[in-house]
Amino acid sequence: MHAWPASEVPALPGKGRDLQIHDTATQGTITLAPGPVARLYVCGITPYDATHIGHAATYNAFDLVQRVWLDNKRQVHYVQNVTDVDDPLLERALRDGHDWTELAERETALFREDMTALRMLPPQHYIGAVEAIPGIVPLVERLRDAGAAYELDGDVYFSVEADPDFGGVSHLDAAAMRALSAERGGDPDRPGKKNPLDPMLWMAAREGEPSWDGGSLGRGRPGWHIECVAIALEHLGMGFDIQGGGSDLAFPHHEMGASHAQALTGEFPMAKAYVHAGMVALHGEKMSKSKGNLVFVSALRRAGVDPAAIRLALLAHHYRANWEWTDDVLAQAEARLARWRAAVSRPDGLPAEALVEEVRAALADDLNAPAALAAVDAWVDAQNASDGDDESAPGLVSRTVDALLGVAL
Ligand code: 5CA
Ligand code: ZN
Repeated sequence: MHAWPASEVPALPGKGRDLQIHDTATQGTITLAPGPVARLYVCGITPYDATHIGHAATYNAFDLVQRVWLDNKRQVHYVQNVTDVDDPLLERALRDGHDWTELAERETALFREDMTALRMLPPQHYIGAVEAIPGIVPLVERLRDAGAAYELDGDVYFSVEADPDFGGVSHLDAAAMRALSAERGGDPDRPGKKNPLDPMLWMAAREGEPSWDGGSLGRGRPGWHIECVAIALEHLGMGFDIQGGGSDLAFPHHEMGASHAQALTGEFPMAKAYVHAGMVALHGEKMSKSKGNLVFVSALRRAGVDPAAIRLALLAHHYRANWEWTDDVLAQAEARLARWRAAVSRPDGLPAEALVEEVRAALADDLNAPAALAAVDAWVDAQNASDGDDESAPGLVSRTVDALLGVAL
């Protein structure tokens, strides 16, 4: 699949910093030392509805990761998937009488527009589950042949016991895992499974559902976790720097994915850091397609909201926090954007070299975007209260905010 166009990232004077980031697996903050090419996998959307503010907040976190790396003179190799065949997509298409492929294409196109408007850097490889099937089948066959997978009425399940480190991403107890598995696409109550948590790798063709040639697996379609593993291993290989997504993906998705990859390769770990963004709520509940309590990025754009203000509203919250979207959050972001734009539209101002370092330091410290905004606010307030005469200052502030925060002033 094609991704979306990249906005330019201006180069800043001085040197960037290494990224320190909270890793779910080790339950602490680690300093990543990527090689010259930093490798990032971020789970993409299931395209049965439009991009909401929760999605945008999660992608914003991983956009900041890339901006820190780019500023630190790393190249970034970024891969993202699109879950363009899965139960929720097929169910929504059936409910609304739409063709599932058209629904997926339409919503993926809208996602690309939203990401472009928000100045999110695109992945180099943007891969759909359907196009990944030829790479998924041999992985499932290998897991089966190695005894890490078994068949149940034509479906193929992964055996979580095959990975000695199973549980090491999310650190949940068995009861919590079982509850989350039932909630998030698993089938812990299906009779005949070796372990109730075992996730499906390959689902045998069902009447009225799309299916593909699965070689020795028979016709069917891939499970969710193996989709991301196949794409990540093909384009990034084992031991990549960050596996990212919202906190609702820690279990089962990233836990199972890590186990699949480790059982396949015998190597550990799949990713050096498992990074999870908090959940955005609306009216007191997590924004989710299944509940329908959503604020869409595209709807805000249609209503005339500046995408830079949406981005500032996201940046005003630490990526690991759970937070609530309100009209006030947006109003504050719009006011901030106007203040910042006024301050940089002056022909000269207060020197801004120190500000560049403050924004760098804030982001390198577990992506502390609220601290970065506070630093820019402080420069803007001082700028408005003084008559500094550094002619390069307004441009430097604009470039800093653009390069490190993705906001065009
Ligand atoms: N296709 C799978 C990942 S392979 C998937 O989870 N798709 S999704 O469309 O449901 O979510 C896309 C991303 O947005 C995931 O990282 C998910 O964790 C994140 N996300 C979903 N809802 C929210 C929310 N309310 N707040 C923050 N992030 C969210
Ligand atoms: Zn995924």
